[in-house]
Amino acid sequence: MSKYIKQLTSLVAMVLMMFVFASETMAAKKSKTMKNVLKKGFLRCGVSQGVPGFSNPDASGNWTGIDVDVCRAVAAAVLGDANKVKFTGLTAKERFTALNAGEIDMLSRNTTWTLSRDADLSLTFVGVNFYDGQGFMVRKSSGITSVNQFKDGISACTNTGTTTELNMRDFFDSRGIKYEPVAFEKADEVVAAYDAGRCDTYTTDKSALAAQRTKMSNPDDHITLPETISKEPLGPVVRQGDHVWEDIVRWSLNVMIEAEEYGVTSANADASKTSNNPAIKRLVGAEGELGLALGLDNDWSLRIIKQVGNYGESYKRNLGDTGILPDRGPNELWTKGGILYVSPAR
Ligand SMILES: N[C@@H](CCC(=O)N[C@@H](CS)C(=O)NCC(=O)O)C(=O)O
Repeated sequence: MSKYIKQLTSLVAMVLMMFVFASETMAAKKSKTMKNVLKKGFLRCGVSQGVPGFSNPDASGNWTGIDVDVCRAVAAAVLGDANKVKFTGLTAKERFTALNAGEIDMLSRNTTWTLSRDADLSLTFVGVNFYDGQGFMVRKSSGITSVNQFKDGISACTNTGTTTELNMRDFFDSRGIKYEPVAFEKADEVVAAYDAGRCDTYTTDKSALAAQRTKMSNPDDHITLPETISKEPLGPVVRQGDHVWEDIVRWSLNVMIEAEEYGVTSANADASKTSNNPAIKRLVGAEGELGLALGLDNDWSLRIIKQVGNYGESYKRNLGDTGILPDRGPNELWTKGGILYVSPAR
């Protein structure tokens, strides 16, 4: 009798496993975006038109930056090759329209996660790859060292279609300061206008101030004021409704961050497959079937870490070694006093 119960139990277990397997592979089939990406053979990623350290093309059109690396991670996971990405430079104003129109498969472009953007029926934010805040840059010669010295009549250069414009309005209005906004759609126009002295201050995310400063004629003539007037959690965005794709992008980013947490790098990823730590083994696909759960193979995360590196490697390459933002500030791991904390890959 007990023999029959045993046989029945293993039969039920087998059917259950087949069901789980079938529903998971169906998950991949259900992703319209993934199907399109596989069919085309490359990922279309919307990025900025050029913010050094985040997403910036060189003279030969090779894109680098921490936002670019998130796209590369997704390409490594889905297509097996971090280089299979077509980048489209978008202004702040164009970015969501391009995503909605299906011109790009994902957006990874210093975009702030806000309630109204997230609640928009067509957008879904998948995580944060840089915690930022808005600041002000002024010419050293102005003698201004704090926003508390701002006076009526101050002119401020910024980008249209951004949270920056809105925060700037809140900031000056709440302090009762009459100000003159000087706004442009293209970031280079903003930088050129401020550089040419058309406004007293240049305001945007502090990361972008640090990045754009490198484009000015005399970077040392300018300072970023110490105050931070807003929260700007920046992260990748996908079209709403494709849950499998949303998970793939979210977990590609999470893998980069968790790999740093566990000390898994592009150099030791292969060797980590035989680690004694089960969490590390899962992270590199040597244990468990996390890839399958996303409709991918089990080497998806290993490829991300080997081809793109962990978050810390990406940060160092793009923002540390370049001198743009060597101090990680809040973008340090939670285990090291920062706020980078992702859900576990298990
Ligand atoms: N994080 C803010 C601001 C994003 C933004 O577009 N900032 C400008 C300031 S430099 C920029 O990155 N422009 C780059 C471009 O237009 O290519 C948002 O999501 O609205």
